[in-house]
Amino acid sequence: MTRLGTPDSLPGTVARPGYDPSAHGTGIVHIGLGAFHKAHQAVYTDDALTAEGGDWRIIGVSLRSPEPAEELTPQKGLYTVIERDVDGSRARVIGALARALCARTDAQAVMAALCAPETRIVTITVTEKGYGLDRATGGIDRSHPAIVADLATPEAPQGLAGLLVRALALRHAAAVPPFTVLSCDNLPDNGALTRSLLIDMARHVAPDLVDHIATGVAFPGSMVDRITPARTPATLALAQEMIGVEDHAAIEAESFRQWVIEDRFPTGRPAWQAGGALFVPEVRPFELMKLRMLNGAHSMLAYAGFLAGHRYVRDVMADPALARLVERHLRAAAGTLDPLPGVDLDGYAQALSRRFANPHLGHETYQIAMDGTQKLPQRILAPAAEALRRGQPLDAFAFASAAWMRYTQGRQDDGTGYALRDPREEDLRAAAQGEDAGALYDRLARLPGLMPEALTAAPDWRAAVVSRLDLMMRQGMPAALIAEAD
Ligand code: CS2
Repeated sequence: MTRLGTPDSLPGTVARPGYDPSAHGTGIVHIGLGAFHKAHQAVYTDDALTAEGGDWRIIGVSLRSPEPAEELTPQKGLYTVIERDVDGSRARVIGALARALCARTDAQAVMAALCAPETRIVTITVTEKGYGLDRATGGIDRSHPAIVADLATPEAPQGLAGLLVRALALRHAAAVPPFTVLSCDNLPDNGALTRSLLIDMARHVAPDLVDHIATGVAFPGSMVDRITPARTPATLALAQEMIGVEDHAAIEAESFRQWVIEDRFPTGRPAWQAGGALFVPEVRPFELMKLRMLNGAHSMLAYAGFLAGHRYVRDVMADPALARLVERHLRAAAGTLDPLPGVDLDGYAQALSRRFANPHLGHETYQIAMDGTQKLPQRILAPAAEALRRGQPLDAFAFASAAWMRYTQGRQDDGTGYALRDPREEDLRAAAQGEDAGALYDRLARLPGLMPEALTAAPDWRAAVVSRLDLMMRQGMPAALIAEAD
């Protein structure tokens, strides 16, 4: 069968780039070439190219896996995004990706792309754990494998911080203006965090560069949103059915998407507003809203839902007790936010419940449950501390935390085991011994960098989590859900 990327490979009915991809040069290097990037920044860039043109196509880089490049290169970077919603599925072919590389196997080409004068922006989606950030200090985490490797051989970097510092150093030495660094991960203050990560990395490997990074490089923050389940063989089969040719790089996502960005791009940017991106002076309130409401409710429903036997988020939303708990969580999270002019938090919460219930997305609770130690601080524990400060009920956050703690035991109520899939898996396994809820709480609460002191010092918080964890451990998640939702 014909494959996407060969001439005339598309039937006229399929939405395709509204521009000639080969007529546009590259301007962006994206690090973290996964489904989310393909469903989000690349789509906005595709819209920008259609609307205003420009040399803004993307060189996509995966840090470790050669697969994205293997899938995309034979297709000339083309791939299908299938949007799936209650009102049906639509296929759209994206032309914004010019090349796909892997930092491990194409190291020289990646460094050349990062150093090229035409590269004016580096966008990033490497997930929370990919930064190698020590959350307690805001600097590098010296136990992170990529940081360890890049400290040892900074001239041959493999990780995010090492690559960007090296590229900025080479550009500076060659008098090429620095690129703008745009983090698109679900971290609070993602621009400022990336900045402090790179400054600290430079302190270790290129001290002369610290000033340049601190004063000469822009790190706008951004809030990104689009629910994008991991791709399955069914995704590829559906793509083939919809576009009539083979596509090894197709992905699926909801139709909703949102991008709020601080407009600080000294060397220019694509017309992302053409795709609906919102440019604001300060992104933090939007980030907090999304992290605490969408991602916080997601994490809660992932742990509780997974342990209650629900494979997909849509199944969780069909469980009346859990659906009520999702609503309660969204309300509690909204209560920790300052009002955001022009944003109706009730409407946002209702829209989130509808998005979670999307019957056509197979978004696995187990996928969202991954990397809990990297997600809980900003999603659940920071808003819990804020609720405590404001004298608001802690129940929703205590329930979510208890569900995560129960999850760290690594086995279902019937004893079936599962992999925790967390970079701190060893710490978690060491903590999750025994059957005493209070002792389990204490060991997890003591993990460095996880629970803010405002919470560890609050006896009410401990009691609220431990009583729920105890019920989950003794009676199982379904019983705990019913008790909680009553
Ligand atoms: C999810 C997010 O897997 C997760 O942790 O909460 O990936 C979520 O789907 C996105 O942030 C939505 O924009």
